[in-house]
Amino acid sequence: MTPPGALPLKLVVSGPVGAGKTTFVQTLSQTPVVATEAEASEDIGKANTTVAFDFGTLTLEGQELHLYGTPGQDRFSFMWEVLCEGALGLVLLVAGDRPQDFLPARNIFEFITSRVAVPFVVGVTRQDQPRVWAPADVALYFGLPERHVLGLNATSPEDARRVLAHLLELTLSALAPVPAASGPSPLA
Ligand SMILES: Nc1nc2c(ncn2[C@@H]2O[C@H](COP(=O)(O)OP(=O)(O)O)[C@@H](O)[C@H]2O)c(=O)[nH]1
Ligand SMILES: [Mg+2]
Repeated sequence: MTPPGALPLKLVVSGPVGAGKTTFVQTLSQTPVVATEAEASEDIGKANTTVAFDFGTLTLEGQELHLYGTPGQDRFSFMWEVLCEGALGLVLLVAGDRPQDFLPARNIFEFITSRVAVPFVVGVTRQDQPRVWAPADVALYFGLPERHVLGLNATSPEDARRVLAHLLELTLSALAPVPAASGPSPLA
């Protein structure tokens, strides 16, 4: 149970068009997802795309979470910053079978993390597909420690919850009070 007075954690789901952001929020949300799709104004390979955000909520390990999925097209990059304001965690998704999206994904990742200090995980979606990059290789590409990069099938509730639980762990450990240093204080 969420302790009385505990605030919901705001988590942001970002990544390029087609990464699985809307799917991820829909898979996880325990309330109907508020989606703001519109006809795509450019050829992005599908008719509809998220122009503002997807919003869903769930409770995980007693903590209430609010999920905000961002638009993928970079003409909406101002929205990434707006949505990341006050966010306590970031899930950056990229389709593991679309290596051409890795650079745009890394650009979004760097855009956000250079502006907001936020705990994050990179989720490599479409792990159920036959030809897909392993999370460890994507970690190398992003120059990140392997523990920050997980593979998933965004349509699988178990997978999506595992990614979120991992992010929650990183987020809550970042919020935890810093333990007293055992060595001499640098200020002593
Ligand atoms: N097989 C499979 N399909 C996925 C996965 N993630 C997303 N999709 C599909 O990929 C398409 C694009 O996903 P969507 O959530 O719209 O991407 P968005 O543009 O990031 O919001 C949809 O048809 C999803 O059903 C995955 O992990 N595995
Ligand atoms: Mg979407």
